[in-house]
Amino acid sequence: FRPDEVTVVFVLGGPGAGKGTQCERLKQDFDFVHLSAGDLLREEQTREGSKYGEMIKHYIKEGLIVPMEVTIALLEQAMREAIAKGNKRRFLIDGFPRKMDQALKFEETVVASQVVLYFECPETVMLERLLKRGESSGRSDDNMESIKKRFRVFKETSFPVIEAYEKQNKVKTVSCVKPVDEVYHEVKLVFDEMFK
Ligand code: UP5
Ligand code: MG
Repeated sequence: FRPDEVTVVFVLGGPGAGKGTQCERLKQDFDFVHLSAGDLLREEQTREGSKYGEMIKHYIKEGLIVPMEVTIALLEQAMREAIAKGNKRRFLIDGFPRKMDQALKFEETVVASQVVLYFECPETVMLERLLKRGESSGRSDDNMESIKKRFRVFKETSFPVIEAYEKQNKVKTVSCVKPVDEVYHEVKLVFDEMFK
């Protein structure tokens, strides 16, 4: 993709911070397609005939990061489909990249991101949200054991991606602790400035 034709915003933050929730709001007010890397992986996991199903299932349950070739291919395909279908060219990429090599690879082979939206949230708050969601989500990783692993991978592997983008002055940080509407108010201010 040519950077002058496609806009990509990486939406990052710890497990349960509220990335998906805020992206759903953003896409209603701004002309963006929301692509959650985790949702795409979960879809691929259950797709009949997928050769990655079992592998993805294991990685998600263990809170591990799926090899990037799989995730990047799913993201790129979803972007192509969105462009072909509705001529949409702005993307919120939610929950990706989770590792520095993924960031570099995506920016080199797909397109560079314009800005990184980082949802800051303390672990205690995220834990409470995930356990509550786990009562009904059916997600294999919304249990105490998996959540602890997800937190560890976020701290050790994914947070350094945000720090690296911070050095490039590409990060907009929004606290995700308050109620959804209040968080969204902050997020909207950031987007109004950049994309309206
Ligand atoms: N909620 C949200 N905002 C709230 C607020 N302000 N106040 C009160 N409640 C709020 O929200 C989580 C819960 O909190 C919901 O119940 C919501 O109502 C409530 P949500 O918007 O779903 O948060 P989100 O940040 O999207 O949480 P999610 O669990 O999706 O984050 P993860 O990053 O853990 O999950 P993801 O789906 O991105 O990845 C899952 C796994 O897939 C990873 O662990 C990994 O194994 C794999 N993966 C890869 O390998 N590579 C990738 O690139 C991506 C994923
Ligand atoms: Mg999510």
